[in-house]
Amino acid sequence: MHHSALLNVMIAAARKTARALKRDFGEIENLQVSLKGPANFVSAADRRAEETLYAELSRARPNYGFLGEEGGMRDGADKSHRWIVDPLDGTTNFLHSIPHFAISVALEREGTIVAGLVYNPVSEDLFVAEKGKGAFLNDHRIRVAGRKVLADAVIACGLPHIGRGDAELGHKETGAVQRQVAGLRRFGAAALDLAWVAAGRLDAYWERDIKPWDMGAGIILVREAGGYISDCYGGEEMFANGTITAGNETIGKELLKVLKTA
Ligand code: LIP
Repeated sequence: MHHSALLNVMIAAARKTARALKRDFGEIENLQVSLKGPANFVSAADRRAEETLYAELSRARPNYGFLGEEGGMRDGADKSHRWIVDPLDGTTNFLHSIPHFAISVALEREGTIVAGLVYNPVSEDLFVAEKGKGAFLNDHRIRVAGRKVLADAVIACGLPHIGRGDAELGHKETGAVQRQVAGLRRFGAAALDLAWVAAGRLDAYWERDIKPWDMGAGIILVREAGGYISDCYGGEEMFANGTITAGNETIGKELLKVLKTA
């Protein structure tokens, strides 16, 4: 499939990063047995992955800014563009040898996300989208699921980690949603949850206390797959308030109603 020059840059950077991440993931199993576990090893892998992405993306687009989970914001001369990058979304999964994690790369232009990529190096699912050009999984066009009834829907969520976020609210929301849907899931990688909504595998998804690098690429994937994105209050301040919901428009709006009752 013919991709734009921009997507080619993003794909090349992600594939290079993925090769090292996959090797590191192979090491994790050996480290599980040690008492301390592989936590330090994983943070080093995470940092290395971000440096590879930074090197590759800034070689191709030297003036763009770069916001990464590990290194924070690195300003570029071109103030209208910034990459928003999570080198390893789903770190806890990775740490526990669960093969559900992803590299997430978004490009923002003048405050609007114009391209996104989410890549799972283990399954080799590569999701890409560009503004106005649709969303693709391994070069096949994807669209959000068409289900319109909450009772038929499979919905994924995030849950706060120990000491982070509002656990009580999380319990209320999952309880309220669980009572109305066919299935509730918690997979542990926001970028993939959003990509799976875009691909119609999940009918909807919501999460609180997440960061721009967790959701930047996923937002454009869902939108380009014909889906509906909002924050958990029905607005569009996902980055500002760190909350997100995604689905088709009907299920997305139904989900917002249920969250409101929690
Ligand atoms: C993770 C998210 C996940 C969320 C975790 C964390 P990380 O990103 O993708 O959905 O529940 O709290 O933010 O930290 O693995 O890149």
